[in-house]
Amino acid sequence: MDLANYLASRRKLVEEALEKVVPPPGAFPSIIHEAMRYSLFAGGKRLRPILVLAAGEAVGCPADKLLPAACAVELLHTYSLIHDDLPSMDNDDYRRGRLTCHKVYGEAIAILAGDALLTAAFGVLAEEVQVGCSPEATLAAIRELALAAGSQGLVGGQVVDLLSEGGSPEAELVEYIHRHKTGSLIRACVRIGGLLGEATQDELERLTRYGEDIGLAFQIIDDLLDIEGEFYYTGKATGSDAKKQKLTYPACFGIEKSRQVARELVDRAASTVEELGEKAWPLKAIAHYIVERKS
Ligand code: GRG
Repeated sequence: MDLANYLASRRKLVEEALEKVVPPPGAFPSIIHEAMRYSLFAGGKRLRPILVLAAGEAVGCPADKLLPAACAVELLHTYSLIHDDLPSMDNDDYRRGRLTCHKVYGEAIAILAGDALLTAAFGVLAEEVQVGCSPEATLAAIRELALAAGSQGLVGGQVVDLLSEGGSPEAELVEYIHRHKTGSLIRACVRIGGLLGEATQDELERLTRYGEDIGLAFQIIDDLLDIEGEFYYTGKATGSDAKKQKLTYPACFGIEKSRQVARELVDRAASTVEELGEKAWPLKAIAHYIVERKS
């Protein structure tokens, strides 16, 4: 199987599972379920849930045992995008190629849709015990997601990102923002796959280093796409980082150096998981895909 087929097959599993974990659009109060579904099924790449599956599969766990966790990380990711787009945050009109949640449903419902997705994520993750994972592994996965999403993870990164707007480019600060705002959830995805797949200590350490490297590379490429990307592929406005004077990798290091760092990070990530053997081929291929992506 090549990467395109792997991504398509795992995306299909994730789409089908996601369909079942959120209430149907007509469920009362229907406006909130419509708003949650509007953003959740807007055509995201599903990279984070696929990373859960690929990491678990790399340590010998079947994909269907990891689907609740895969859904949980996508629910949480979608909440972060809805809140990130709000007028009080990045104030963006487009996401995933369509109007942002608050543009369609208003700010109050968008905030609540994000809250509901975030809350649902933990309930869905707890369902890992029902599909055969041990209570210990499930608890470890819940803890992992909570830490990654909180004030010393994604929320912390978002706070520093907002506070740094308009400031002078500082390497240490941009590294903090990227490793937390984006990197912490990506790291958690591969670790959750490993924890639920009962990875050995060495396997978990390798997955962790892999997650940290691709997480940083992913946000560096996101910064580059904001400069060089096209709406057709990215589904969001380009040039917005410069307009908001965001602290980005290219602002600190320039375009060429940023691309070089991203390449070095994914090369290192791919060799870190080499040791896991043939089952880790999707992880290696995903690392390279991260720097080549257009969306
Ligand atoms: C707690 C009020 C409150 C807000 C928090 C946590 C947060 C807001 C925002 C998170 C920061 C954030 C959105 C980081 C960007 C990460 C990123 C690169 C997102 C785009 O990911 P892709 O390209 O998107 O995987 P798709 O649409 O494919 O899923």
